[in-house]
Amino acid sequence: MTQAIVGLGSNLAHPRRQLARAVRALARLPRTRIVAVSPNYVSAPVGTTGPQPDYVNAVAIVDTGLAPRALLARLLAIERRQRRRRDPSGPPKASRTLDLDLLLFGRRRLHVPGLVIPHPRMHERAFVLRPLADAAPAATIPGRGLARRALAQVKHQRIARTRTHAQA
Ligand code: PH2
Ligand code: MG
Ligand code: MG
Repeated sequence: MTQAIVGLGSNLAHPRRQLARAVRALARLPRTRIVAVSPNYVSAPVGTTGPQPDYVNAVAIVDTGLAPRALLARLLAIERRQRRRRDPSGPPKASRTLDLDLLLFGRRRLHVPGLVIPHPRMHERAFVLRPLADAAPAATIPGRGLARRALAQVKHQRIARTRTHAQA
C-alpha cells in the first residue's frame, strides 16, 4: 500500500457538494482506503485567463494498492461521472465541476505522459498546501521538503476555510 494525496477542486454546480460526492467515490475505489480528508477552503482562481467563480478545494489522503497511472485513470473517471467537461479548443484552466489531481504518491517521483508527480505547481499554491498541512502536517514534497514550509512562502495568497457539505 502507498499513501497518495489527491487534490480536489470545483468552481461550478455546487462546489462543496461536488467535493463531498467525489470523496464518497474515492472511498469506493478498489484496493483504496481514505485515511483523512481536509476541511474545505475557498479561494480566488489562480492562473486562469478570464474571470471565474471562486474555487472550493480540499485534499484527501488515501492508502492505495493501485499503481499511479491506474489511480489517475480512476480519478479521471470520477471527474467524468461528475460531468467535468474537457474542451480541447477551450482554455486549459476553464471552470470545472470537479478536478481531481494526483499530487503525491508516497515518496515517488514520476514523469510519464499525462502524469507528473509531485504535481509540478503544488508547492506554490496555498489552495493545495493549506488543506494538505491540515490533513497531513508531516507531508513532504519529494525534492522540495516539508509542505508546511512551502505554505509559509505563499502566505500572501488569500484562502478561507469554508463549510463541508453534510454527507448524505
Ligand atoms: N485549479 C486550477 C487553476 N486555478 N485556482 C484555485 N483557487 N483552485 C483551483 O483548484 C485551481 C485554481 C487548475 O487546476
Ligand atoms: Mg486536474
Ligand atoms: Mg488542478
